[in-house]
Amino acid sequence: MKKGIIVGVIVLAVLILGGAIYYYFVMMPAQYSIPMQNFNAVNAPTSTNLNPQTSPMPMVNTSPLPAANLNVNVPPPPAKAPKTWQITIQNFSFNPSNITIDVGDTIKWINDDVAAHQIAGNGFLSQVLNTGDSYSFKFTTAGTYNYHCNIHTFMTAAINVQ
Ligand SMILES: [Cu+2]
Repeated sequence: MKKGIIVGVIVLAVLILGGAIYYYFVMMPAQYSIPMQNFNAVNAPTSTNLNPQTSPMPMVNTSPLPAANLNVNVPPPPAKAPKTWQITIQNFSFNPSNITIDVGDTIKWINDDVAAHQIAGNGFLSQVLNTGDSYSFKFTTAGTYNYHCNIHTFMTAAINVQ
C-alpha cells in the first residue's frame, strides 16, 4: 500500500514537472518574439531621429552665407562714379538734342560749327564759343533743363537730370 502511494506521488511530481517544462518552452518563444518587435520599434525611431539632426545642420550653415553676400552687395551702389557726357554743336543744332543723365554728371559742349554759339540755360551760361571751343557744366540738382543758343534762339535742346 505504501509503495503504491509513493509511486503515485512520483507520477504526480513527474506530471507537474512535465507540465511546468511544457509551459516553459511554450512561453519562451512568446517572450523572444515580443523583444524582437521592441528592437525593431527602437531601431525605427533611432533612424528617423538622425534625419532631423542632419537636416538642421545645413540650414545653419547656409543662412550665414546669404547674409554675408547681402553685406557685400550693399556697398557697390554708392560707388557710382559721375560721368561726363559730350554734346556736339553742328549745323546750328545740339547733338544729341535730348539727353538723360544722373545727378553729379557733367555735360561738355563742343562747338564743331563754323559759326559761334553761346549756351544759355537755367543756372548756366557759357562764354561765346568759337569753332573748336568747349564749355562744361556739372548738374547737381535733378530736373529738366531746357536751354538754347543765345545768338540763335531757334537752337533749343534739353537735359534731363535724374
Ligand atoms: Cu548759336
